[in-house]
Amino acid sequence: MRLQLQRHAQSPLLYPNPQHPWESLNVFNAAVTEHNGLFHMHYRAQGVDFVSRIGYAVSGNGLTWNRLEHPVLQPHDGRSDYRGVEDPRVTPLEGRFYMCYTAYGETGNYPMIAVSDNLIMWEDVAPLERTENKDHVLFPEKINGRYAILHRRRPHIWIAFSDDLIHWDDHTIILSPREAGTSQDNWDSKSIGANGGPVRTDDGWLLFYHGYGSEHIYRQSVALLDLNDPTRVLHRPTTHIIEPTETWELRGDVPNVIFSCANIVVGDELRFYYAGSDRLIGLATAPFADVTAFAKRGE
Ligand code: BMA
Repeated sequence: MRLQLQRHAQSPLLYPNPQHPWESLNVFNAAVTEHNGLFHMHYRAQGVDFVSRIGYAVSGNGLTWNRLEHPVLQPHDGRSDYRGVEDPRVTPLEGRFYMCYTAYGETGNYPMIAVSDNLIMWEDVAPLERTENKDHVLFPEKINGRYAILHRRRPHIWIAFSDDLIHWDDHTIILSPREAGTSQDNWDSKSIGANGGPVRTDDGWLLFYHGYGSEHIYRQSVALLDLNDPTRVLHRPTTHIIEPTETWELRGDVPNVIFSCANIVVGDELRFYYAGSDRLIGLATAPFADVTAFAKRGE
């Protein structure tokens, strides 16, 4: 059994805005959160200075978006992330909103965690660590009494645990790239990383993740983790569920990229928001029952 996400007819949904210098070139890698009957999008944006900032848009249906004129998060003078703030992943947790984002500074990337009560004003909590790392995202609830986070020390997906969201330990590799010849198109043979927050189901956590092989094509799939011990992978299909095929996914700022920071369940549908070629934001969907079946026993 395989799964193919279906592109939404209105996709792509969000374009760069030439009237806003900070988002005039690329909008991509968006988090989407459903809260109080609205959809809230946090997206990475670049203008011609190529500095990444995080913009905010709101929507009643998750398809047509109204965006704020100014970014909600941006590097400041004197901050160590002065080269950009990238790839937001937002997790509702204990009544607050946590944003995992990549801070880009003098010494490279490091993974930051920020918090907000209103989705607009964000305050940094602490970095997960100060070394090169990205693709980090919090689980939406504590597991066995501890906070849990996925992250990527290249080329693996790791998990770590914390009592206070500041000090993280028990770092463990849970998924690694697969050897060439063992997955469809060798799609995940070089590097992998987590997408949006893991989704709880009765059968386990759905971990949506991206990967690429020697051709450097970013594709996507999903794996199933044990609910109580998410270091245990219950099933990992070998096939991918979406790959770049549309012109806007093949050609943009970085070619051949489908990259996602948002996989949410709305009613009985998976909404998989993603960016094409680091330039535009679109949407693909699937019946959620098909996603869970594939994660449990897909090819
Ligand atoms: C990854 C991240 C993403 C980007 C992707 C494709 O390493 O930096 O922000 O979308 O590469 O260029």
